[in-house]
Amino acid sequence: MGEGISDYTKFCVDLRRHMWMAGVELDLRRLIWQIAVTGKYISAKIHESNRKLAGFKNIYGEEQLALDKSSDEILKNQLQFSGFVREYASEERDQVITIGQGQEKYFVTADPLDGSSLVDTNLAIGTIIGIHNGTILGKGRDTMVAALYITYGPLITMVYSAGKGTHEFVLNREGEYVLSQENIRLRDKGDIYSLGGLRRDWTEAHLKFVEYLEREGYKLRYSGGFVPDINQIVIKGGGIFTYPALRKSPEGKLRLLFELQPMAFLVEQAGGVATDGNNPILDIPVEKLGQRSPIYIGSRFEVETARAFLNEKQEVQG
Ligand code: AFP
Repeated sequence: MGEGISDYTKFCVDLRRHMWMAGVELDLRRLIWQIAVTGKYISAKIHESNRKLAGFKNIYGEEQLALDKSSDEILKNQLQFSGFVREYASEERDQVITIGQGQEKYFVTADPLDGSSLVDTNLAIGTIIGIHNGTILGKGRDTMVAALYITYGPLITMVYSAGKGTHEFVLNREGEYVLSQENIRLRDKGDIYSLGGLRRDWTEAHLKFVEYLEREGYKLRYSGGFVPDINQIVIKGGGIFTYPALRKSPEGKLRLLFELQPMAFLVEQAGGVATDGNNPILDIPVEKLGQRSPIYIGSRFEVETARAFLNEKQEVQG
């Protein structure tokens, strides 16, 4: 290690070393590293923007910040330079783009800056990435080899899984991602809940499930940012996040490819469960880029209890 590296850092496990020790395949290690480094550039862009809104609309007609677009551009360029990525699909684009020469192993999905409407309030926001070894449409279970998210909050953290557990790293002052939690495990039953959608739009069955959580004394934790809300479940080691089917939008709000599949991969690797209320998120065939799905994700007990309520059988054992 070079001069200027603190004693603290010398004795820490950084991201590259961790992936090597965990036996992650070389090209995948390099790609994950490249994406983690890109998080630093996106973070710099967030600082530079000084929280200014730009009033763009994204491809789904939603108001978006210039930041979403620039984060997407930064990510696309970095992935292109990496030499490991054949195709790139982003929530900010209406089609998959080819960024490789045709022989590269990986296909990457990205929500480059999720929760950007929280930028003005200075709440945490994040980047969500899925890495596939085959074409990205279809079931996540068939092609997903890794997933990660980066949180931009008081600290920058990165949670990744390459199919060998789920691990958290914190970006330190020397600019290194240092291991902070290895092999994160979700408890079978947690005590926090995070609920998307308006109560008046929920289905009767979902409402009954929420009333059950309330009776049981679960604590409400919802910021309106998918990355920090999932991160809270992951780092606190349990609980449930749900963005359910709504009366007027039975598919819910969140997108399978860009948001749900990567989080499902990470949570399953941490011993948790992710379903649409019935089927595992990773087993739902994705037929189009913007496909949405309801989600129930987190500890096994809460997700199974939700399934029971949605099917009107409430006999899950705690
Ligand atoms: P923005 O990127 O427009 O802020 O949307 C964030 C998001 O897609 C996801 O991060 C949240 O979980 C979800 O929307 C919050 O939705 P509600 O505003 O309906 O609670």
